[in-house]
Amino acid sequence: MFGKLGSKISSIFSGKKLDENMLESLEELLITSDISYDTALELIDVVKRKKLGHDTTADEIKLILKDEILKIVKPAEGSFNVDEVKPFSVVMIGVNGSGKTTTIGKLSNKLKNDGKKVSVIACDTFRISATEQLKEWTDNVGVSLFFRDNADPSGLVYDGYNQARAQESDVIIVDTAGRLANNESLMAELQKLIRTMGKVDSNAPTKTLLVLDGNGGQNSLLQMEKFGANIKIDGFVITKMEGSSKSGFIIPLIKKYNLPIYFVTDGEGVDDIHKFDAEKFVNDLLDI
Ligand SMILES: Nc1nc2c(ncn2[C@@H]2O[C@H](COP(=O)(O)OP(=O)(O)OP(=O)(O)O)[C@@H](O)[C@H]2O)c(=O)[nH]1
Ligand SMILES: [Mg+2]
Repeated sequence: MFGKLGSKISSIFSGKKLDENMLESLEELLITSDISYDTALELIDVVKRKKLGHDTTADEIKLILKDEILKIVKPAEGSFNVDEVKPFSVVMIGVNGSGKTTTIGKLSNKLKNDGKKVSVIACDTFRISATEQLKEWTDNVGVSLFFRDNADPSGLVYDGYNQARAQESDVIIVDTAGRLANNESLMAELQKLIRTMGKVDSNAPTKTLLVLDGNGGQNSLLQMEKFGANIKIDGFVITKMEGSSKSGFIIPLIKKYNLPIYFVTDGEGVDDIHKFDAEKFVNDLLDI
C-alpha cells in the first residue's frame, strides 16, 4: 500500500555489516517519512543497539522497526462502543476537506447495520451545498438528518439534539464546517456548539473526533496541536489511507497525544471505513 518507505529501506540494507553510514541513511529516510525527528532518533538508537557491526538484512531492520513502532501505535486501537451511554453523541471536527462529511455517511451506515438508530445533525451552515452533500449520504444510508437553512450552528444543534433524543436515537452525529484552527471566530463558534450540547445533555458530546487527512504529513500534527489547544479532542479519524505515503505522522501523533484512532477510511465508498488496526498500519508503512 505505502511501499515507499519499505522499498527504500530495502535499498539501504543488503545483508552487509551495519555501519554508521547506513544508520544515517535510515535516519534521513525516517525523518522524511513524517515520523518526526525525535521518534526517528529513538528508532535509530534501537537499531544501532541491536545491530551495529552485525550483518543485517532489510527484513531484519523492518522487523526491529515494526516492533518499536507497534509499541507506540498499538494503544491507539480504541474501542468505539456506542452502548456506553444513550444517546451516544459524536462531533466531527477538522480542516476543510479532511473527510468529515463522508466519514459521517460511512459511520452512520455502519452503526445502522449494527442495529442502532442514528440521527445526524447538519451543523455545517458555512459552505453552500454542505447540507445537500450530507443529505445525499443520509438518504442513501437511510438515517434521519436534522437541518435548517441559514441557521446558527449552536441553535441548530440545540434543537436537533433535543429532537433526536425525543425520537430515542441511540447515536447522534454532528457534522461541522471545515475550519482552520487559527480562525478565531470559527473556533469560538465550534466551542459554543460543543458547550450548547453540554447544556442540553451533560454527557454530550460523548466523543469529539478530529478528522485528519492521512496524506497530511506534519501538517496533520500541527492541526491536532491547534484544535487541541481550543477543544478537548477524544480521538481521531484518519481518512484517505489508501495509497497514502504521508501517514508516518500517525506515529508521533499517538506518541504525543496518546488518544485513540477510532476509525480509518480508505476510499469514497460507503464500506471504506474500518477500525484502526495497528499491525496493518505498520506492515503497510514498512511494506512487510
Ligand atoms: N480517496 C478517498 N477520498 C476520501 C476519503 N474520505 C473522504 N474523501 C473525499 O475527500 C473529499 C472531501 O471529503 P468531505 O467528507 O467532503 O470532507 P469534509 O471534511 O466534510 O470537508 P468540508 O465540509 O469542506 O470541511 C471528498 O471528495 C470525499 O469523497 C477516503 O477515505 N478516501
Ligand atoms: Mg463537510
